[in-house]
Amino acid sequence: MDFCSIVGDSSALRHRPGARRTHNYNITFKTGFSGGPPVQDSEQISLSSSALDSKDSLVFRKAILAKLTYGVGTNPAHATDHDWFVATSLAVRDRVMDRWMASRAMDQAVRKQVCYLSLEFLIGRLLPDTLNNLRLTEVAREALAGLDVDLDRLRAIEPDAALGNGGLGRLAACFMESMASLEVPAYGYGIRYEHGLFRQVITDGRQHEVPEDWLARSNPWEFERPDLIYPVGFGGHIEEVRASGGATISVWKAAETIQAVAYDTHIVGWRGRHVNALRLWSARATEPLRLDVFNSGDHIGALAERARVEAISRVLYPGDASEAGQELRLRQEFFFTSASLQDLLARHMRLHGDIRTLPDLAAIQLNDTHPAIAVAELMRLLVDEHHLAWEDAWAITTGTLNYTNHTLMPEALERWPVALIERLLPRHLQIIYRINWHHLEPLARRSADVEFVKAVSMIDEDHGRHVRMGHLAFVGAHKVNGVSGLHTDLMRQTVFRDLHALYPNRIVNKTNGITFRRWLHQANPGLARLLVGELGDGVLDDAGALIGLERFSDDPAFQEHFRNQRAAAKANLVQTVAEHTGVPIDPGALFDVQIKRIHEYKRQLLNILEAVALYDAIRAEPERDWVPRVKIFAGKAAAGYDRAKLIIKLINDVAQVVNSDPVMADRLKIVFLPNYNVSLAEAIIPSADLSEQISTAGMEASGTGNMKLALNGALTIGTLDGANVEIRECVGAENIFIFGLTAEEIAAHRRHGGHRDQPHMSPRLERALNLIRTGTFSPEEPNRFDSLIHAVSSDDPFMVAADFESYWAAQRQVDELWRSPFAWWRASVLNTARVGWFSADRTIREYASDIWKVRVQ
Ligand code: 26V
Repeated sequence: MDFCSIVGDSSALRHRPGARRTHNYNITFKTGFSGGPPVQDSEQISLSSSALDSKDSLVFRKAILAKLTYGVGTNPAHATDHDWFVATSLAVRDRVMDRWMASRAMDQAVRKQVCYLSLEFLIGRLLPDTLNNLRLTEVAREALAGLDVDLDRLRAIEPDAALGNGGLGRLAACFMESMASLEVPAYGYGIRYEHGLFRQVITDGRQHEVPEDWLARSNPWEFERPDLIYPVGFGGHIEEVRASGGATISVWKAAETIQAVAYDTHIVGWRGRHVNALRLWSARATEPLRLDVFNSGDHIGALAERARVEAISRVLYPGDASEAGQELRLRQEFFFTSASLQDLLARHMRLHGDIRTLPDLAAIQLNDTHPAIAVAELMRLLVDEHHLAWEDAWAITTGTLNYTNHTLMPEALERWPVALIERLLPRHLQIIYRINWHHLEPLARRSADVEFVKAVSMIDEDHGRHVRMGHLAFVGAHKVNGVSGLHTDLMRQTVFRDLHALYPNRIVNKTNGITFRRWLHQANPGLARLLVGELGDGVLDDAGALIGLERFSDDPAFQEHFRNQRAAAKANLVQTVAEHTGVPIDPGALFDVQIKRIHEYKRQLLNILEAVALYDAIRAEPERDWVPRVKIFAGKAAAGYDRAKLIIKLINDVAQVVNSDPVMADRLKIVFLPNYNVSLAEAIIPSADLSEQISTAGMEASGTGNMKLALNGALTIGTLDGANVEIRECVGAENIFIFGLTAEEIAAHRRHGGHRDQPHMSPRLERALNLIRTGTFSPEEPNRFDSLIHAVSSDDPFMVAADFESYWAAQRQVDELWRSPFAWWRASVLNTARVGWFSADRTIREYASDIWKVRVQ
């Protein structure tokens, strides 16, 4: 693989010419008092926080005070921290809007636009991100300090925008920031869920879900667009109507129509260069209230229909186990897809006036299959509403849409019952059938093998008829991409093997990336300052410039600075852990971190079993020179995923026993930090020494936490899965701990009948399982974890037993390296130095050049 060779070659990363990477940046901003006309005020904002021009902060202080008075409606004497947070955000938002106007003017010239359709955007907090990208953090800090308000306290007040479940949603958020930074004109489209991902409360070691309420106290970042409303239909029937030219056209008479109301949040790029909009749709009933029912005395019944309709944007997508849940999910998917496409077409027609130029001026990216109904909806809009011929409409559709696949897990691949689509979207089912006919007919003509035709059909006829949304997206897309090299290879070999044979150039790889602005500069400002000190300001603009750190990796003085940054972050985390769990941890210990959704394939179970085995070993020989370790877990389990919830309970039960065992002292501690979210990730990542990326090989499409942790200098212990493969290529095999079976070995093992030839379980694992089985960690209920133990010791579908010894050995290598601080810190510095390639800017450049064909700055 040659991808890492470009790390450090800033020309290969095609960063902006030096002239635009000046240290001072001309920002024209308006003081923007709401109420009066904006006052033009041109300022030179110094980018270096040490050379603050206090005039900047005076201007900004005035703006905050004006917002507090005229925007929030209070005064400094009575303002709460929340009032200050809102006033500050509104003052910052004014600066964003000035740039948005400029960006929009530029975009509306003849530039091709990107529409990123995603059911999830896991944004986190916006105040720190926006301040950082506008280079206003220190200005704001000084402005607020003069008002006796602490910026860090305000930052903590902002609720996370948690409109996503995990990796897929966070990737969409990173991409939005990166597209703005690279001046790619883009709209993100999604749903404005009133309640994002549930809040996780741990009581008695178990997860409980509490509704999240991020909008409860107003959201200063968004603009409601009451004039931007699109109708979205459901149900009904189709009428064939003879048009004036004699042709028959289909008219969908929907049984119900829901309104999609736009809310815009603006995403500002690095150094305020460009601003894009994230447009989220909220569902509104056409009839706010049944007045006749209300007047008859049924006050609740009068609102029932409205509650049903507006449920569409009430909660981030629910479990799809029940039929009602499934229906709501499909309604959500169609709702936001239809509104987004209508909005795009309306804008396109307004700006360009010719629907046929759509593929030249817009590229749509479908983030997984959630918006895959876009294939049928775009065809419907083009054929039924714009009256294009089928073939022309198909050329436009397949020239505009692209699809990203994020998982190969069969249970996560969307398949909708034909009957459900027929009931909710009858016209779309007709269109899907017709697309399928055009897709299969040439195969039938050359008498292709029946099994092959069945495999590539959009309709799965086998277990009740279902529409395969992945197939629909694949056939309707110009390009289909995977999210890491291995994942893309596996797509070609497994779920899309047959479609790949039909369209051999369609699948491309786009390895994921992360925004360094959030995950390094902002989450770890101490480290960022150190890097700027050694490598210059350019390292903030050019991720490839990190490679310059290589030459400091064995410089003891630099190592000490690097260590000090980690130590400071660890000291902060010690406090956080104490506050949230009451467990005192030793900041000198190795912080071993696994933070991600709880899932069997991610194998938190493997990690905690290793902890049990280590506990057993320490108890047997407490006097040995053990490396002090703190195992830190955080993550949410899906509400209906009992086994994942039981893994959380096991971690907490083991933690309780281990942490209160005097023999362990500081040798081993285990903590589970509740309510993992973007903000908690920002707090944990800078303090991690070891990054656990231990999924069953072949199952983690990419991972992005692996990139964030390596960027902050954590060493990875991981399997050859997802982007771990490329991380190894970049950091060097000697600076990462790889263990376990490969995806290929696991596939071969499964082909040969799986468990039948499973080797004997390691005695160490056997002992660990026995400790659990005999109630060491759950004396009041020894059988509590039987189902977990049984899974590992019988079929072991996630290969926990198969990989255990290899994992144990890799962990002991970790201990060995930790005992040689110079070698450890050398490896740690090299991790930071060599992961520039995982910048989302690189990923977005690749999408822009290979998929979207849009120009990037
Ligand atoms: C969802 C589900 C839901 C049903 C039960 C099984 C299951 C398994 C996996 C998923 C994941 C859905 C899609 C997703 O979030 N994929 C993640 O996308 C990230 C961004 O590309 C990537 O880094 C992660 O590896 C991938 O899991």
